Amino acid sequence: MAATDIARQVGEGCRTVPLAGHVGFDSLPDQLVNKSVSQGFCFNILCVGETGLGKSTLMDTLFNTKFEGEPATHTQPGVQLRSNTYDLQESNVGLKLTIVSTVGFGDQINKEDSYKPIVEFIDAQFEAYLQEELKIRRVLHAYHDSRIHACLYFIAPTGHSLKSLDLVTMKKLDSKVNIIPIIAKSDAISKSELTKFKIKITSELVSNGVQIYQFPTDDESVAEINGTMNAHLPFAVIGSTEELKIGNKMMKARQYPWGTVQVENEAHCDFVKLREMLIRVNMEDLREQTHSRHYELYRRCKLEEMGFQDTDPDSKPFSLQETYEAKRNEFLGELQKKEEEMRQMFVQRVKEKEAELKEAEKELHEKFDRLKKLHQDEKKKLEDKKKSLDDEVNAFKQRKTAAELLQSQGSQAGGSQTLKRDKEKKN
Ligand SMILES: Nc1nc2c(ncn2[C@@H]2O[C@H](COP(=O)(O)OP(=O)(O)OP(=O)(O)O)[C@@H](O)[C@H]2O)c(=O)[nH]1
Ligand SMILES: [Mg+2]
Repeated sequence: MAATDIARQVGEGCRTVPLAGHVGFDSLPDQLVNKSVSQGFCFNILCVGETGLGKSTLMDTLFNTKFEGEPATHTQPGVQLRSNTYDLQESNVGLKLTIVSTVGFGDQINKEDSYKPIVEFIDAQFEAYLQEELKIRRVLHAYHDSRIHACLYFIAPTGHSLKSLDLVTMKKLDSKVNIIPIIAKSDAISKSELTKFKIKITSELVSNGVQIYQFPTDDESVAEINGTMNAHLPFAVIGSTEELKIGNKMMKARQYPWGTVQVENEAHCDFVKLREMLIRVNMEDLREQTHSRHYELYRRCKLEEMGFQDTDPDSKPFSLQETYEAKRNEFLGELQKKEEEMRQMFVQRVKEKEAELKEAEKELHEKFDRLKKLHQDEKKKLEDKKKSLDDEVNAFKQRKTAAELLQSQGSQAGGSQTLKRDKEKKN
């Protein structure tokens, strides 16, 4: 190869050289596509919105199918998340779709904690992925990634402004998930009101510092469409799985006494824009953002919380071994401290219990002495009484004997007088 063949140098030690013929690595993108297609894709959508706002209907409409799911009652004591996963197939592309829906959202009188189960759910999916990553034997290629890629936030078509529940929830979620706000059941709102409503929502989101997902404009091929669509947010959508004959075509629509609203008619609503942006143009970016932004943030905070750092205070790379040793020593120190505390607490408790028992024993002794004395007094009283009764009995007996003696003497004297009288009568 001649020196002139070296076209230019890219960076240090890296040169661009022309090839003399076809080598074949231009098939690398195809190899990637084939591999991805054979592995299949996964996409997870979280639908946050009040009960009955049309979440399930919109999902059915978006994916042109009927997913299972019972409507929620308005009597839930708290917010729960219901997750369902489906295997979908379009051409030769397989998609594992998970739809998570908030059950009971907005139904409680006190809505202060309504966002918590949602945040916990999102974090739990990040945590599961992190745990898989930290395993010694990782199987990430076969792992079912349940991290939420897109959060469709359903705004009620009030025409006024966002509810505080919406603002609080979106604020809590915006660093964890890609939020795409949508105005649900937008057939309930007039055209002029809708324009004002969208402006109002956007200004409220901005003034409250809520970061919603922006369709990316750095890729030239989609920059224009994404830029235009960013200006249309929040999308005003209508959902329906009912097919009606309009002209000579069957279309998804909702029929009312005064007319028909067509779901896929861009003059009627933004459903097509949403489908285009969510599924056809930016699905991969949503997955990518979830991994590189939201999950990365969760991972960083979690690892920092666990004591891991990239550099030590002297800006030297931090060794994993050292961090582990330091954490282990810290943990052992804490464990020893806790053990000592527990031991002292135990000794203290034993002493307290002993003192309590001694006190109880003393009280029992006192009670026993009191009872013993009482018993002795009682016994003495009874003995005195017995003695006096015995005396009485003796006196009575003496009196009785004397009386009997008197009686017998009396009867003898009476007998001799009778004999004397009988003799006198005979004479
Ligand atoms: N007017 C109007 N009604 C709709 C729209 N989408 C759904 N509905 C109706 O709203 C009702 C509730 O719809 P669902 O899709 O079950 O709502 P959901 O948010 O999934 O309800 P839960 O799961 O119970 O919270 C149904 O009667 C739907 O036909 C819409 O865009 N406009
Ligand atoms: Mg539902």
